[in-house]
Amino acid sequence: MNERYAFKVLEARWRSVWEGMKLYRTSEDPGKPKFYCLDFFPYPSGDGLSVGHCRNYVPTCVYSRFKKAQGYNVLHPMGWDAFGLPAENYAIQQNVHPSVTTKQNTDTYRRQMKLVECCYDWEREVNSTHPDYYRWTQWFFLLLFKRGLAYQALGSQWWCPECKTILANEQVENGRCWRCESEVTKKDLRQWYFKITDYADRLLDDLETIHWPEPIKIMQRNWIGKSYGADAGFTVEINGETHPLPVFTTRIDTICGVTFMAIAPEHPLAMRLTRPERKAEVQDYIEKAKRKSEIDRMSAEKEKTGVATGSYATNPLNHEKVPVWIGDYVLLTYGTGAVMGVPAHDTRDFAFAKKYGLEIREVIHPKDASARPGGEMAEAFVDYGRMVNSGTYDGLTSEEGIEKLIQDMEKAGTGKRRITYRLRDWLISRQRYWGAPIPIIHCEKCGPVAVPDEELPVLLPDLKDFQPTGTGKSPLSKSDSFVKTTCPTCGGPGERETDTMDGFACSSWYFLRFTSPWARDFPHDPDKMRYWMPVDLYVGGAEQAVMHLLYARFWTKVMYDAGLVPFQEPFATLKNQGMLLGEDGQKMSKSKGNVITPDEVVEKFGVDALRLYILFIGPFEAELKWDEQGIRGVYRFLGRVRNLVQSVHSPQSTVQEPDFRRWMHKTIRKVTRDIEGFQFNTAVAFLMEWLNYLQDQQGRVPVALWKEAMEAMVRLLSPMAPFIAEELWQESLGHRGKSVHTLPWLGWDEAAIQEAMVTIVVQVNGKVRDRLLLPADASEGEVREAALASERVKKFVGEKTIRNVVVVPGKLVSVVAG
Ligand code: ANZ
Ligand code: ZN
Repeated sequence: MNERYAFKVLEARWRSVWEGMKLYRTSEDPGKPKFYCLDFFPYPSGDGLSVGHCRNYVPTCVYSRFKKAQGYNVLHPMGWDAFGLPAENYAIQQNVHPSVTTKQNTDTYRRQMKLVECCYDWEREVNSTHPDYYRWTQWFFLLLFKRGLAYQALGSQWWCPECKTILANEQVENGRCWRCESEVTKKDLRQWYFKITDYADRLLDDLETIHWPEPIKIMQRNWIGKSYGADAGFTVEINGETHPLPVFTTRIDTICGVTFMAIAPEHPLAMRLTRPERKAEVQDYIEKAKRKSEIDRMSAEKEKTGVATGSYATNPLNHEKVPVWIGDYVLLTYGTGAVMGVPAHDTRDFAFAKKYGLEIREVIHPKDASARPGGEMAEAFVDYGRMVNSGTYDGLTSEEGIEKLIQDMEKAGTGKRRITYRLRDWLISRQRYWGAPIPIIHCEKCGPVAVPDEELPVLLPDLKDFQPTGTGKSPLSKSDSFVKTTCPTCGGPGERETDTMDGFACSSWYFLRFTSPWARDFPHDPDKMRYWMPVDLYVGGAEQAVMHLLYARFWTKVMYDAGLVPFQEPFATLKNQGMLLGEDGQKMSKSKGNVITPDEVVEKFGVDALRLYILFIGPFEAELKWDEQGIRGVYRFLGRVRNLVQSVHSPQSTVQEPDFRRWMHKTIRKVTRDIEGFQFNTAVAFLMEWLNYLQDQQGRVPVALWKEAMEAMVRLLSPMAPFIAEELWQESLGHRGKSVHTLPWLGWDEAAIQEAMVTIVVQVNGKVRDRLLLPADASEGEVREAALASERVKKFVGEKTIRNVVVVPGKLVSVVAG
């Protein structure tokens, strides 16, 4: 039979019908529960969407349709995160204003999303570059500012020489810019920061309250990096004077094993500590270290380097003198910027000591061994154990030793308990054009002053010359009419802040805007916000783990503290789709020429086939490869469904009705549960199996029952393949004028499934010992398992070993034991 079908005609026809019905407009009936299903709002890049993006957008579309059919008011919106470096770099590359390219790119994305029939409510579209949006981004900035959570500080910052901008820690990957991959350097500049560190504990603790993939939670935990330890009061002598040089350690129990000390190359005492004869070498070392990224410096694989200062530090516990080194594995911004080197028990210190011939002194033995076999250590022993070579502390476990040492040192004034975090404040200012201007006015008399609410938005000036200046100053500084203003507090002359905000500011609150994008005098309508928030299901790529997903949680907590929202976490459940690789098994990229666009697939196979293939291709979270054969198979399946529904059913004999019903209800149950569990691939696979069964049964059941099955097939397919489902429903199954997409979700009859139970006889060594009632279609494995689990069977098997189990499906299990 011909499996081809005229999808183009269907698509054109139903698109216009649905548009006329406003099928995707959000309903807010007070009588129904709500479901907020959100996709990460994308940066509209110049390349448009690939079929890879569809792995995000098609499943959430299916889920939204499903929830709507289940009786929920569903909010499923889309918008554009269009400020920021990618958009600006693209504009520079194309030599057109970013507002123009942004418009082109968002038009392309919107067109493609509509092409794939993603069921977004386009009336709620938002765009972070529109003044009526960024007005509120600025308003939130000021909320943080007024709460003491936005501040300026001078600091040594990552600088991308290619993008000519400051980067946040999170945006430096392996010493390279996350966008353009050029090597980063450091630059001293005055910057704006958000005090996310104030929220470290809450960001950590509240992870327990949300349903997120464990890998993302782990990444956030590591990023926040809470450590329990102590500061130990080492000291150094410089020109006869004693200076404190404290270290932070999580292993104070190893303090008697300290054989050197290492400080960060940027440590303020570095040069002063250096003996005159070593100054040239140290200076040279420091310069080199500054160019390495933090991640490279911390990496376990990279070789540790250092240089001796010639000075000695005093151990506050045993008063030993140890040499002070400068080492680039020590970071200035963590702990105190100095470490006590314990080669025997720390891997990095071990490598360092080996390289520079420093003493390795064991002070911890494994708990379970009386002593380590003698001889040189092959590697550091890093676990907790029992203290040795530690004077009066010998014999204590590490845990006991840590507690006792902290208490003793606190008493003696030589140490202090301390908790540290790896998390740093969020660097939020950018010296770039394409962002929301920071709404601050600098006044000589009053300092930095907030722009009054009624003067928001501070409009981004329409600059012809928006290229980075290369001096570390924003292009906005070139516009006098923008910069020169008056101070809102004293009326004297003022200058506007010329930095713009990191694009991640825009995406830290957008989920609120979708609840009421038309709100004029507030970022959202508070009633609507309370109704829709928090987001019930949030779906996007795992690459956002420590940026957007941490920032949005932080802003939400600030809003909660300000009494603006009644919840502390914005996204109740998070899911990450897997990547879709090209046919060559490589990441899709323009340069490799392996990008597949939805447009070309739709042209060849139609929207329904594309959608169904995206769902069928494999588990939602898995990394998978595009395969054109796969989509051909799905396309043929749709053609076969069409043929079956449209064919004339004239029953000759009617047999096995309960079986037929059972299959149908089982399918409804399976598809429902699989969609609920985001297991679309197995839902589609089951529908395919059912189709095979139905083809066999054609002509064997009464007309009404057959029609029931055809309708069920079409309804179950409708969220996944909306066009063909609508066509068959309205044109072939006789429901003209009533869209399949407005029907409630199909229920199933558990009894119809249960009917098909069969009695299985269980024999042990040839004698009947039990009878089990099991589903007729239970697999061999399931039947076998049930038989062996039977108490009576267990009793008769007793101590004997099971030698063989034979399963005769639907009838009998025979156990041989002896
Ligand atoms: C001595 C020691 C002995 C350490 C030992 C570990 C094992 P976490 O757990 O990640 O917080 N450290 C402290 N400040 C540092 C800095 N600025 N740069 C690089 N490393 C630094 O790590 C805490 C440990 O990291 C501290 O405990 C310190 O090394 C090191 F057997 O002190 B430890
Ligand atoms: Zn002033």
